[in-house]
Amino acid sequence: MKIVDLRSDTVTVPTPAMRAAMATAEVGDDVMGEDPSVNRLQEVAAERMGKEAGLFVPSGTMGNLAAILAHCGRGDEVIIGDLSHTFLFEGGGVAALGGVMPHTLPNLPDGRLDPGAIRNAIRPDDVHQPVSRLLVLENTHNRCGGTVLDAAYFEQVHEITQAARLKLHIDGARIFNAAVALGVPAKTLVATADSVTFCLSKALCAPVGSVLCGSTEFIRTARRIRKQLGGGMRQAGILAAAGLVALDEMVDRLAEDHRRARLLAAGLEKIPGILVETKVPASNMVFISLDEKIGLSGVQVCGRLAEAGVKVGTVGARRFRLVTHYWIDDEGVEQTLDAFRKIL
Ligand code: TLP
Repeated sequence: MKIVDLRSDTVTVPTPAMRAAMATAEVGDDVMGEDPSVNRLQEVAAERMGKEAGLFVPSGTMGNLAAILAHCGRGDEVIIGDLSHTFLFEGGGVAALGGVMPHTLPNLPDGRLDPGAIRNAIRPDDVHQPVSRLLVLENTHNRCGGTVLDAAYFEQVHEITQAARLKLHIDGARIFNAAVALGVPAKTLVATADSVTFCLSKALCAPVGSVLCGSTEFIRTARRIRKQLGGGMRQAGILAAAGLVALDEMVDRLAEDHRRARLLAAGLEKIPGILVETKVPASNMVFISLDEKIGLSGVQVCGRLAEAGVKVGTVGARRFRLVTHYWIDDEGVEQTLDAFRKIL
């Protein structure tokens, strides 16, 4: 039986082209700055993001953590969405390792933070209060449904952050999904950001790694922090080689994943007992929940789907996330819809 794994786009395994590039990658000691493949990846990544420099890191989590630690000192405040990945799913690293205080604002249903709320959250210059140092935004926004934030929104936010001398970091784990969904180059979406992390190991299919991009000065600081965090790797060019293939070959095709997410949502919508949260998904994620009429628990539904070769992610007792990616084809979408029809 074919397994259709929709739990995440992190489950993607490298493509044959990536494995070939990895096998023949030129490598060196990257802590010494001597790995040609890593250096090339960092250059290409920086160019794609319209920033001066890039830093290859083992994960999106480390990219966001190194960025926040580079921007903030102990006791500084980071303004961040209450549904953001960094706040919810990165182990509280910014507080544990940096003494940085998260100041959460409610994410709007589309993943944005209300500009007025950002303005109100910025602290006055007052010894009693922490210093507002950084704003973190996420694009696409995972928990809000893979929603896409456009350049006009970032422009609007920029007016606020600039006036308050607040830095902006973008968790762009899936920034290329956002760019493809909007039909714009990724760099236009991060033009107002001081730093951005994007992931190679999600929809772009590379096995490991993310790249943090920003100014040369910022990346120098982040490199030091990456070493402190134990993220200085040696012959990491083996991994960077796959990342270069990812940037070269895997970006434009993301439109196919988005089309399949829409197909999946439209099919699920027709199955009684399923509530599709976003009827027309903006990128590669579909969030659904079970109608109260369905007597099965979420765990039971997951178990029965797995017996039919379909794996979905649970994001609540009766709520699921389905993520399309390179290894999900039209047949996989059909197999998923069939499995849901039979089970419910
Ligand atoms: N997200 C994973 C899980 O951790 C939930 C997923 O399956 O979606 N930013 C965003 C927006 C992310 O979605 C993720 C991973 C990360 C950062 C962290 O990346 P990694 O897993 O490479 O540390």
